[in-house]
Amino acid sequence: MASFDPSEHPHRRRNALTGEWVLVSPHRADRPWQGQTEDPPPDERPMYDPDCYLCPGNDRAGDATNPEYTDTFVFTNDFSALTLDTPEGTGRPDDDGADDLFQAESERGICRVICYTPRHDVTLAEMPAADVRPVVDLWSEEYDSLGAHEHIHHVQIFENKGQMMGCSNPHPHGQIWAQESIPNEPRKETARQAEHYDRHGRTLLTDYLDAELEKGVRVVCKNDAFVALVPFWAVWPYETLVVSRRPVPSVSALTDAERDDLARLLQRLTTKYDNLFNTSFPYSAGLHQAPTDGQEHPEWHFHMHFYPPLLRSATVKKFMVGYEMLGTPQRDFPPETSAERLRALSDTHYRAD
Ligand code: H2U
Ligand code: ZN
Repeated sequence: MASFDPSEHPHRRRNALTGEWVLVSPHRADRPWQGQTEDPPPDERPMYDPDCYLCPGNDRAGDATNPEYTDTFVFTNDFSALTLDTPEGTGRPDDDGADDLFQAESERGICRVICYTPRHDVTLAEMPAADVRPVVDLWSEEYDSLGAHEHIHHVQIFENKGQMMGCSNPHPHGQIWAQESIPNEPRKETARQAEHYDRHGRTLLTDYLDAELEKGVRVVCKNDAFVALVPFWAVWPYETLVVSRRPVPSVSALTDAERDDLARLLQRLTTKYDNLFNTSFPYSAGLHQAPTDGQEHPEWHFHMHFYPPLLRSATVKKFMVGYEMLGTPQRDFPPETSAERLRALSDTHYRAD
């Protein structure tokens, strides 16, 4: 029998950030790569849409009206999933007798919406990096101000992009859910990062990034302060991880120059994404930063995750179903192949003149 070759044989890989496993079945990807086949209809949008609840000067739910903002704009979500005036409690009668089987706790929080730009017709990929920079600054301000609140122990900044990801409005925007407890994913990452830091005195992502830069096979693009790569344990076909070279706990610890580099890298990465299938690439993406729970978090290393659903074309997505829902996430072509494809794509947007 031939010896094990991870580029050919089924295997599992461990996500060092969460401790969870992904199944990789490279042999199933032997089908030749056909590249883009069908282009979706062009997505032509006006610069201003009088019916968009995020455009400047327009009305939102309730009595709110957006200001005539000129770069970014943030407001408290009119349909917040979490509020600060939620009463404390467990909602259980005292004589329940089965505490561990029926655990519940009230949860306080704040939900915000961030508009990246007054322009209705662009995305991060089509914004000049100089216009992405104010978005980075707003992330930093919101992380600091929300995190300073006594009941806010975690600030999740994210973006759902595209109808495929359930986004309700194409106006470029993200959301923030800031809350009392640490959500599942950052909780797992806190544990793994703390374990590594305690053992080695360096952040997990410092060591991981050093190794990835040395190997090079999974790196997509990089600049002085940031690297985008397809992680060794990527589950989604074109999943990426954006890591700061310097081990900082949050975006607010970045220098001026590092913030510029983050803006530039995000603009490049999202452009490559759009160029992959000549479409405005859908994804869920977000920042992972140190909890704001009043503890020191030297183990925490700021990063962003991009989870795009597309697999084969602008319309063919990967489904996380069946074995993946019941067992473990699985992928066919390996992360190294995704990185190679993304790396080879142009940094110039396919819609640019
Ligand atoms: P998506 O990012 O999933 O499209 O959500 C946009 C958010 O905007 C959504 O959470 C909020 C919704 O509650 N929203 C307002 O706050 N005010 C409005 O007038 C409409 C939508
Ligand atoms: Zn993370």
